[in-house]
Amino acid sequence: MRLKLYHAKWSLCSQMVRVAMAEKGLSYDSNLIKLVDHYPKGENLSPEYLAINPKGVVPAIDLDGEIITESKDIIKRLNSLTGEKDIDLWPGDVDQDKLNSWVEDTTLTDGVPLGKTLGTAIPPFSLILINFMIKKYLSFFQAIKVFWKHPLRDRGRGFLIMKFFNIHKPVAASSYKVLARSLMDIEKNLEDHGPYFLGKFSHIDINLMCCFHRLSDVRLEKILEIEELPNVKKYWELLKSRESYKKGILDFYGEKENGDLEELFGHTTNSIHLKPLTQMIKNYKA
Ligand SMILES: N[C@@H](CCC(=O)N[C@@H](CS)C(=O)NCC(=O)O)C(=O)O
Repeated sequence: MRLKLYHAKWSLCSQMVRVAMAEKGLSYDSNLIKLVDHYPKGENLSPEYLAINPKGVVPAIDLDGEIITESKDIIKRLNSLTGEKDIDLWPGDVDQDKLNSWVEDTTLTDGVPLGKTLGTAIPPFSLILINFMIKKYLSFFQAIKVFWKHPLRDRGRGFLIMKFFNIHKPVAASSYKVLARSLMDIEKNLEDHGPYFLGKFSHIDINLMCCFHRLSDVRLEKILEIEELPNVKKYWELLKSRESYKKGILDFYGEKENGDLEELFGHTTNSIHLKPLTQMIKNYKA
């Protein structure tokens, strides 16, 4: 079977699918899509791409004509295929309800308001990046066009607002509680089961790897290393040591991605959110 993946270098959901591909040892034909929020000539709202995914978002996969969208469903389908590596991303002998609910909660699920779950609480922290790229790459007319054309109305509206305003600070602050609580839940889970979230490596570790990596992109990696979360720290090291971390995430950082990060953060070592988040975790622990 031929796998044709439509994805973007810097998309959290695409990273999840690529990591799953690498974990399974599956090869694929790569179709990199330039997203409208960071390329003046974005491709995800083109008629050709909308014919593949009418929602105009990545990732999407074509398996000999069977099109699947939604990262969570793609990974589940990939897990049913045989790759070069013998790994089950949905092991039957781990807590199924927990696996299901955590995968659900760490996916960027459409319709779930930002900041409600861990999956939707991470994007608010990376809004600083999206805000920056929209201002840098989209002209006023392009922003209006995206607003009119984006099948996900909230998305189009959000991008247009970001062309004119910086919305990342208040939005991220409203997600502190969810992020802090989730990190503490992960810590507890690792303490009870370790070394992976449910003991052995599974779909949830892929999602957490990508969520944690996004935190490191926006200079929040230190929150994964505080003394209150010793198991999270070890876990993050373990996730980074997997080959799939390099193959699915790091290998897709090119000149543009590194250049944008450098331009935005320069010599900033830590995000402004690090202190309040750390304090919140300390207070919860006390
Ligand atoms: N629920 C979808 C979310 C897909 C999604 O929002 N993709 C983002 C990148 S992570 C995207 O394509 N953004 C571009 C846009 O909205 O224009 C999934 O999990 O696959």
